Amino acid sequence: MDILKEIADNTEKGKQLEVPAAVQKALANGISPYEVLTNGLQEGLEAVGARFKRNEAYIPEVLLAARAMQAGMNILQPLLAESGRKPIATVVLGTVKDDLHDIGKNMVGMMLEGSGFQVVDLGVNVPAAKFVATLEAEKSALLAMSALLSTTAPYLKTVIDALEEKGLRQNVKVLVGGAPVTEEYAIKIGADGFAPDSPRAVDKAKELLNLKT
Ligand code: B1M
Repeated sequence: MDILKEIADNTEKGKQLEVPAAVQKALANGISPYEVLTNGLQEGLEAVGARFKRNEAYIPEVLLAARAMQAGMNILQPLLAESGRKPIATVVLGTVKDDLHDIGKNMVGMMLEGSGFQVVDLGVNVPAAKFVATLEAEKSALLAMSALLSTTAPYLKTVIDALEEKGLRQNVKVLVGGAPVTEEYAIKIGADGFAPDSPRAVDKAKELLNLKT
């Protein structure tokens, strides 16, 4: 079987031991970490996600697939993040309050790291006050936020409002993304940028900070 298909299938089935082994095999065969991520791990998760949508899979299966994907991503992370370089900028990253989805956010973080950013990842379920305090502490000029639920997307605006209240808004560019978020929505809530996927999040981050692409 094609090794990328093997990774996708094992991810979909939530096989947390087989996925890292197959990822190692793919890398040993010269497949790039990025290809393993997008055409292997992500394919598998999307497949279980599609079944979930059709009521053919249940949350525990989705969760197992997500864990299997994370096990594979743990191997790819150091390869995608070039070490030993001076960071081009610091970005504060997180999934907004009441939202526990972190796979897309982690992919954005990995891609940013791989492109030379220092990423301060606050994880999931992050309240506005924590975003604000971290941006201040890190003196970061870029906030990257994910929201995966239509019920949590409005919280992106709550964070932007909190930045305004603290007088930080003009010093911080806000980049947003996640499945329910669109370019139009990003403009409506007053964000500075939107990206539909992790590679384009990197391009947008550089554009917002006027860094060379
Ligand atoms: Co949830 N879930 N989930 N889930 N889940 C979705 C999002 C859903 C679309 C499934 C569905 O019904 N079809 C649906 C949301 C519906 C909606 O709001 N419109 C949903 C629901 C309803 C729920 C629960 C409410 C289910 C329940 O309990 N009844 C619950 C909520 C929990 C909570 O957060 N409070 C829940 C729980 C879970 C699990 C815990 C089981 C698990 C999460 C595990 C984890 O993340 N560690 C899970 C999963 C895995 C999914 C699906 C299947 C996959 C999400 C994912 O990781 N996608 C998802 C269905 C689907 O998308 N097919 C679903 C892969 C990931 C790479 O894509 O995150 O979109 P994504 O990231 C993309 C882009 O969006 C973009 O780049 C990434 C790709 O490069 N991007 C950015 C993301 N962040 C960005 C930031 C940027 C720029 C781009 O700039 C800063």
